[in-house]
Amino acid sequence: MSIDPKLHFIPWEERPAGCSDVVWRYSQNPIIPRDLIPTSNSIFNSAVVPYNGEFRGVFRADNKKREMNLHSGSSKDGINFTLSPDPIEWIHEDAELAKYEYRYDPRVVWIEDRFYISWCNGFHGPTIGLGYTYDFEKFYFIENALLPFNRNGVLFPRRINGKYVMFSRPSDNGHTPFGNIYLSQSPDMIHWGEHRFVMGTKGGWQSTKIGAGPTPIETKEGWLLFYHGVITSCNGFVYSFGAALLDLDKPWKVIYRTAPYLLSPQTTYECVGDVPNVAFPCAALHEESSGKIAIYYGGADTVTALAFCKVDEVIDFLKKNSEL
Ligand code: BMA
Repeated sequence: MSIDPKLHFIPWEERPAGCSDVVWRYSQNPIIPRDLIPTSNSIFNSAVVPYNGEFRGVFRADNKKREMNLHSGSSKDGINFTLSPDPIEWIHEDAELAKYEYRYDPRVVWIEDRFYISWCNGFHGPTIGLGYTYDFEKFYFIENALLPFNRNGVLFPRRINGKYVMFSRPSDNGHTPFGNIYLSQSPDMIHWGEHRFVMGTKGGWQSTKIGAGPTPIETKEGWLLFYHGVITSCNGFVYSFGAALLDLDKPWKVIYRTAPYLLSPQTTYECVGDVPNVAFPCAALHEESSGKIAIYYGGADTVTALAFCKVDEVIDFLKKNSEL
């Protein structure tokens, strides 16, 4: 079967009556419980894409040994998922490179002729692993894109000025207490350079560290990026998310950026779990004809949840609430 990566429909629920938030939650959250497969301790921070009129994805599933790994999954409606019980086995000629240390926080994007996957890959510390698949059955490992320590590698959905572009967030080897968003460019998905600074921490919810979330969405006014931001409270890190609009040709130039967050951990499944107070987006589906967006995010490092918004309302909010 040839691949059709177009979105045929979007999982969707209207904004609840009386709600004025720009981003609202799905009423049946969480969509993926922590124990969807028998071996899983938690399933969260995962990526979903359209595929042949259905949905496929790469899911972070930590097992009951608390090893972090990636599983392939599928859904007819983008809400009810089936996950492969075994982790993805990466095909690579160099066994040393494909060796498992840990794998987490995947993003998936269609570029040109295949789905690319980026994730945080254990390689003498965390760095950005890159791979691809055509069918979500066979997965090919490309390379570690950058040196350790780095996380939150997120590819753009097309080349810009002839080059592949990827966000990342240089870090340390632990629960990094700092972090800004950079981007790097590549002619071939292997050699990455021409690094640019995109944006750094700001006050409040985004004061400790920030990192790119889902694949950026191309709009007439710029690239719409949802990103997570962290504040350090008396009780530890709190992960919320906001949005930024970036220049189409020079995506390291920030046009607008939300001063208030769009969604912060407030429901039980965001506030209670293995890591309390985390809302961590890794995927966003965008229906161009209607402007609808469905955001997949991890709740409390335990479950996967869904939220909705509309592209014009997010951009309007950005214009009215931006602080650079
Ligand atoms: C980050 C990553 C995410 C996680 C978050 C909160 O450093 O490890 O996977 O959701 O911390 O624990």
